[in-house]
Amino acid sequence: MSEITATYIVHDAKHNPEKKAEGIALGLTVGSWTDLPELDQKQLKKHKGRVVSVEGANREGTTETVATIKIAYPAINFSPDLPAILTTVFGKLSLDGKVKLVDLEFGEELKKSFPGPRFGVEGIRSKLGVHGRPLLMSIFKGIIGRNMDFLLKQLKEQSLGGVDLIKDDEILFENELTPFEKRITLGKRVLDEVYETTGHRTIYAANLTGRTTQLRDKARKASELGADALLFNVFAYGLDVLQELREDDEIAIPIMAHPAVSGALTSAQEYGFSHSLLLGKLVRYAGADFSLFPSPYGSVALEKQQALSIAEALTAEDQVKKAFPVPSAGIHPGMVPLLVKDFGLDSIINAGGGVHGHPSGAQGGGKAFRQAIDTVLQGRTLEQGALEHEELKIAIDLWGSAEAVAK
Ligand code: 1AE
Repeated sequence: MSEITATYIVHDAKHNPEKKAEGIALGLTVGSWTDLPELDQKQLKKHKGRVVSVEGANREGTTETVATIKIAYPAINFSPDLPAILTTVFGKLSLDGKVKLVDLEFGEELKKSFPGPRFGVEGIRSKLGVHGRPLLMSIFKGIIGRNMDFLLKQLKEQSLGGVDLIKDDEILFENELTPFEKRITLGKRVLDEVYETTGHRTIYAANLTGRTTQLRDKARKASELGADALLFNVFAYGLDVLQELREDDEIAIPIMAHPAVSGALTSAQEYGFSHSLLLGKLVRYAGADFSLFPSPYGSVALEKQQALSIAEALTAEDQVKKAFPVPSAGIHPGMVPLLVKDFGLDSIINAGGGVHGHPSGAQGGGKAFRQAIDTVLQGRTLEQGALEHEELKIAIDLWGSAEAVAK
């Protein structure tokens, strides 16, 4: 029988995590908070959650017992979609005290209901023709209130700087000055010109926004207009909306999942989802080709172990393709050695301020990052690279550098 197995960390003030686990296994399936006289044995056997393990610690002299609990839920209880699964494994339970959902293990049969990325790491690399190095992405900044001319100039500068991908800022919504469809058609023209003159190809991800009912048509139109990729604020909409977009063959372009709003679901140590589950496994299963998350080093930082666990969940061997880890937020060229060391070649270095804040402009910012990546891959320090590369030197003088050298 197919199952989904949930791992929780619970804090139990009654010091009886075994009883708590049994209560969850029954309460989230066939039972309730009190005994149900009509519950029969056949129903219990087929539908009741199964406590797989309870590993507790610190029982003596503490106010709470902290335990890791695993419960398997029969797949027969729910339809094979994330709304049903999440409601089963963490519905009312998410409101019931200190419980963190750490992981979900999908049975092999159940996994088949989830598409994973359409392109994944290899598909994106083939589109760009770039292999053997981390990709570089930049983000439009200061665009709100600006017109198309400004946006196109920024687009061109970033591409000329050698970035592989450019994404809209997640806070750029539908607006009269830079409407979605114009960003796609005019942006494409600019990036094609750069490609024809320099041979450098850049993918542009336009922010797919608006009411949920409009998203499918808007995304299909974007694809028809030749959009390279879409940025999507998945946690403002829901994972199932991402999956709907991914599965639509009339959309069929890469999707970048932005982490906006996810901190409300992941950041508390004792509540919510683990980072690796939400921003890693579930985003990947639902179909994103890229998952953005704060790196351990920038302006909005995650603990290193958490950031690494997201990347691991996005790239571990599985039934679905690998998605690109995109550690982000407050990144500048001086952080490239640490990022490459931590996240490896199959990752994306992503910067907004670190590109646009470069004293030589976005083109200089892009070049500085590319020079930093090349330097690190040659096994040299950024200080050594800065002796040869003007843009890198300027960036390091301004923002400093980290010392790690990638192996
Ligand atoms: C975690 C997402 C980062 C992001 O989307 C963004 O806009 C970052 O901007 P900078 O690099 O911090 O300026």
